[in-house]
Amino acid sequence: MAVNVFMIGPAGCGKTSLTAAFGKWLEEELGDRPVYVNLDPGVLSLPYQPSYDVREIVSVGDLMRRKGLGPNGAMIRAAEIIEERVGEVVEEVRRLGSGSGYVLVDTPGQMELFLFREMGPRIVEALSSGSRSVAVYIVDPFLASSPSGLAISLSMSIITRLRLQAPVISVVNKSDIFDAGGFEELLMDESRLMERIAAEEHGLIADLSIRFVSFLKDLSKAMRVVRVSAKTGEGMPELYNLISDALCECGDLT
Ligand SMILES: Nc1nc2c(ncn2[C@@H]2O[C@H](COP(=O)(O)OP(=O)(O)OP(=O)(O)O)[C@@H](O)[C@H]2O)c(=O)[nH]1
Ligand SMILES: [Mg+2]
Repeated sequence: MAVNVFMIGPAGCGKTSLTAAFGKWLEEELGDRPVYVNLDPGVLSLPYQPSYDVREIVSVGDLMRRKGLGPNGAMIRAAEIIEERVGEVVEEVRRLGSGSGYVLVDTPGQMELFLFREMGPRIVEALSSGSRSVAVYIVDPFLASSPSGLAISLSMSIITRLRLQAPVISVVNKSDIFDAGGFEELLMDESRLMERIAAEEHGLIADLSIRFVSFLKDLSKAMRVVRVSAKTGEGMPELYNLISDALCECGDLT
C-alpha cells in the first residue's frame, strides 16, 4: 500500500524541488522507486521525470494561447477542467502507485487552487481510501524570518490539516540560504514563540499574534518541524521520519 505525500505551500516555496529531492533520497537511500505526480498545470519544466503529469489533460500555457486568457484566468480554467476529470486523475495515480512505496504529489504553484477549491480535498480523499496520505506543508522561509510570520505559517499548516483532513507535517525549506535562527524549534513550542513575539513585535501586531498563537495552541497538538534543503538534500532523513511518525500517530501503520 503506497504512501501518498502531498507537497503543499505558497508559490515558490520549493514544492517541485522538494518532490525531486525527497524522491531522489528515497531512490538512493532506500532503493525505493517512488511515483512522481505533477498536478501543476502551469509548470514549464520539472526536475523529475513525472510518472503522471496533469498537463496531459490541460496546460495553462496552452489555454492562454488557445483561449486568449491571462495567466490567472487560465489557471482557474485549468483547475475547473481538472476538477471535472478528478476521477480519471485519481484512477491513473492509484494504478501507478499500486506497486510502489511512495507516491510524491507536486501540487499547483498557487496553493489556493489546490487547497481552497475542490481539487485538493477531492483528490486527497479519493487517494486516501485504501491508502495512506500525509501532506508536507512547506513553510516559506521569507515568512519564517519573523515571529509573527511564523504564527501565520503555523496557522496555514493547521488550515491545510482542516481542509485536506489528512495528517500534516511542516518543514522549513531553503535551509542552505536562510538562517532560520532556530525558528523551526519555535514552531514546535508555542509558549516560546509567544515570548519571542512579545520581545520582537510591537503594539497591535504583537497583541494579535500572541492571541492568535494562543488560539492555535488550543487547536493543535504539539507538532514537529524540520529544516530541509531541496538543493543540498539536508533534512531528507528527518523528513522521512516525520512522515512515518505522522502516519503512526494516526494509527495507520498497524
Ligand atoms: N537555495 C535553494 N533554492 C531552492 C530550494 N528549493 C527550491 N529552491 C529554488 O526556489 C525556486 C522555486 O522552487 P520550486 O521548486 O519551483 O518551488 P515551487 O513551490 O514548486 O514553485 P511554484 O510551483 O512555481 O509555486 C527555484 O528557483 C528553486 O531552485 C532550496 O532548498 N534551496
Ligand atoms: Mg512547483
